[in-house]
Parts: sequence; structure tokens; C-alpha cells
Amino acid sequence: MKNFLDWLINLIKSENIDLLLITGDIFNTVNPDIQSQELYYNFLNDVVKTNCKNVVITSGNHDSAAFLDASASLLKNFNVHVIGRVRKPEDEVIILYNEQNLPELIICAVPFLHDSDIRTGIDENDFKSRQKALIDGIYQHYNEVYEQALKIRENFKNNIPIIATGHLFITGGHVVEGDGVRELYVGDLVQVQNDLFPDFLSYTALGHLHSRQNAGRENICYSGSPVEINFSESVRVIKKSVNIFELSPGNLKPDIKFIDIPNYRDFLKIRGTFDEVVEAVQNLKCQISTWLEIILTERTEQDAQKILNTCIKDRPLIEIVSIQLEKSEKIISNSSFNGATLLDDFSPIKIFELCLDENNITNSTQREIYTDLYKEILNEIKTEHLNIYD
Ligand SMILES: [Mn+2]
Repeated sequence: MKNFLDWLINLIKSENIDLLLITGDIFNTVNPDIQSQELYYNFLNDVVKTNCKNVVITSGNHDSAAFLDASASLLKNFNVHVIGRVRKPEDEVIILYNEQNLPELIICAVPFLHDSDIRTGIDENDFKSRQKALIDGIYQHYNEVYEQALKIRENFKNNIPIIATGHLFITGGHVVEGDGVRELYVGDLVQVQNDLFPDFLSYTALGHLHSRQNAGRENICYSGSPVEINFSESVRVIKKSVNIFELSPGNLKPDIKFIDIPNYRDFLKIRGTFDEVVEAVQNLKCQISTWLEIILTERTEQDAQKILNTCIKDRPLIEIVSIQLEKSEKIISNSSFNGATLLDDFSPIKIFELCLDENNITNSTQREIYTDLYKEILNEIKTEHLNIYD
């Protein structure tokens, strides 16, 4: 991550970037460790010393909105605008001014919207109508923010570009299996259409999905995660990038380009019998730091960790971070990727389904009833104790 952040600082300088948008997730947990916090603040400290005049940070579903907001007033002094928790619509509109102190850009800086923040109505008895209320709430919130932004633009009597941010799942978005994109809302039925971002927006910066992509229109962009979040069976399948959008004065249509992020570390999955894995590790050619996840397709009587460690003894670029038996039965896990990630691989719904299997509940109607009830409970917990499993 540090390599990426240093690279980004250099890119900001070389491309003369005026504004940096980071649309969550900033951290992958509500309690970021000290090292992660240090990276965050050091990075911001580096950015504000460059030509980049403004930074806008909006939260994602993994972030603690309260944690991000805690330093918001301080960071504001450096033109780092942080929006963790949802705010009143007018407080999510940020106006940026040029050197002559004339307004040049309006940003609808909308963070991740928790269901309890925005759900409308109180008579939603069943799960499906709650889901609908949630989607309605998302649209309503965005529309209120747009209304404020348009009013401001009208007052300026100038056709200033308006852009938006969001942390959500747009229907049709591309997800890579096992890439850790968690359910945003209970049951994950909540996906919104790209009409949430109307045509008057010059650009929309989205977070949440890990692969870079456009959401139906060229100017609605997910930049994707800057580094790999998961192991894959071949080296860097999907390119990682940042998006640069450029608005020339008087033009509401931006030029958009992807800039590929250099690869600083490969995350490689090696799968096979013990002998096959040993052979693959021995023949592995790597140019950069490579983290391996070993999946054994059958049990072995041998001391897998010891033998594999011997294979990589003189190969400082390679690190084995976990050895697992197929079907997620973890045999050994290294401290860099501790065992806690195993539970993280499953959504609460998935665990509940496993529980139904375990109890031989096979009748599909019965399963549906139990699952809906379980979702109700999850929703209740989530509403009362925000962030309990975000
Ligand atoms: Mn997310």
C-alpha cells in the first residue's frame, strides 16, 4: 500500500491534479490499526504539500463513519473534506473555488448510506418492502443533495460543472469471485440503477466494487481497489488503476482516462496435490514480491509447511501466507494473514445457510421462511448497533 501511495503522490505532481476524490472504503475495518492510520495521515500530509488543492474523502461500508469524522474538522483546515456519516443534504455539497475566488466545481459528496440513516416509512413489515424503502431512501437522499447543488449553481448564474460521489452497487456491476466485496445491505438485494446519477452530472466517482469499470455510462466510474484484495490463479489478471477526469473551462463534458498502477506485489494461488504444489513452488519465477496462497486438494501425511518453507528458503521474494485444504479447511496460516480472515470469507447469510444444511433443513419453503426471519434479525441488529458487521 505504501508503494501505491508514494506512486500516487508522484502522479498527482506529474499530472498536475487539482482535486483528489477517494470514495471509500478508506480502511477495511471499523478499527484500523495504528500502522494503517499512520499511512492515512502521512499520505494526506504528503498530498496537501503538492499542487493538489483539495481532497474529498467519503466513507465506504467497511469504514467507521465516526472514526473518519473524528478528524474531519482538523483536516478541513487543509482543504481535506471528509464526509463519514450522512449529513443534511446541504452539508454534503462542497463548492471549490479557483485562484480568483470564483466557483469552479460543485461536488455532491455522498458517503455510504446506512439503511438506518435513510430508510423511509415505518410500516415496512416484511423484508422485501424494507428493501424497497431502502432503495427509495437512497434515491431521495441523492435527489435532495442534487436539489441543493442545482440551487447553488443557479445562484452563481454560471454553468459550473457538478460531480457526485457514491459507495454502492450499481446493477450490472462486475464482481470477481471471492474478491471480498461484501454485501452492502442485508440480503444484498439492494442494487441501484445508474439513473441515480442524472445526465447533468459531469462525472460520478464510485467506490465499492474492486474491479475498475464504468457503470453503464463513460462518466460514471468505479476506479476499483488500488491493490489486490484476493489471491488469483494467475498473476494480476485485472489491471489496477486510478481514473483521471479533466474538465476544461466552460466544458461540462470531461476527458476521462485510466492510469495503470504499477504492480508491486503478486498475490498467487497455487492449487493441487502436495507434490504438484511443491513442484509449482520450485518452478515459480517471480520478479517482484509474491505472496502465495496454497490450496491442497487432498490431505497429506507430510509436514506441508516445513517442506514448502525449505523450497523457498533462498527466495526472499516469495512468502507463503496460507496453506489450506480445499473446502476452506485452514491448515496453517501465517501471521501476515491471520486466521481471522477465514470467517471474513463468509457473509452472515452464507453462515446461516451452512447452519440450515447442518440441521438437515432441506425443504425449500422452510429454508426461505427461516432465512427471511434470520434477515429480519440481522436487520434489527444492524439498525440498533451500526457497524456491527460492516
Ligand atoms: Mn465497500
